[in-house]
Parts: sequence; C-alpha cells; structure tokens
Amino acid sequence: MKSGARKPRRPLWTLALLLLAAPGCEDLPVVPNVPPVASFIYSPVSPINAGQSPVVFNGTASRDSDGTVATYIWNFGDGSAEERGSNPTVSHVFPVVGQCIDVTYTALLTVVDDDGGQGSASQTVKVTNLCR
Ligand SMILES: [Ca+2]
Repeated sequence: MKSGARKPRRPLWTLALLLLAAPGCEDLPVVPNVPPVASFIYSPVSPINAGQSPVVFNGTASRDSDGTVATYIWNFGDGSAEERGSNPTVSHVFPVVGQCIDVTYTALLTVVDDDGGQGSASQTVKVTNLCR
C-alpha cells in the first residue's frame, strides 16, 4: 500500500500552490498600457531629387514611457510598400513621377510598443522631379 499512498501527494501539493497563488493574482491591479509616441527627423530636407537622393529617416526620438518601441513602420506616401522593422533608421529614394515638378509627400511613421500599443507622426517631404 505504500506505493499507492504516495500517488495523491503530487496533486495535493499542486492544489496547495494554487490556493497560495490565487489571492495574489486577484489583487494585481490592471495597469493600462501607455501608447508610444512617434517622432522622427529626415535628412537631407532639401534638395531631394526624385530617383536620386537617398533620404535617411530616423525615428530614434520615438519613446514609450512604460516600455520600449519594438517596431517602426514607415509609409512614405509615394505608393511604395511600407517598411517595417526594429531598426529606427531607414533610407528611401522617392520615385520619379514626371519632369520639372515638385511633389510633396506625407511620410508617416507608426511605432508599436512591446505591448502592441501604437503611435504615429507625419511630416511632409518636398521632392523635386528634375527637368531632363
Ligand atoms: Ca507602452
């Protein structure tokens, strides 16, 4: 009967742990996630020539007061695919869409924090299509 009597030990031990842990779990306050704040700069600001000038967008100034910024999502407003990643800096060349015209795009940065919260910031970017 010794081996038979040992078997219930593990379930009882587990139950005791659950009883000890349960009150603490109920007392934990629900802390809402504070969403991150997006911020970026880009360089050069002018001149930016379509099809030629690599523009460096830098979102390093983005912050999350209660966590970290996990993902940077860039939309350059020119029809190109969004770029997303954990690196706060990207380089982008705006497409040629004509001749002798300036086009103003709205570049949008969305940052996602480690809890899935989001924040966005946008800036206009003036791009020159050269005369050929
Ligand atoms: Ca947060």
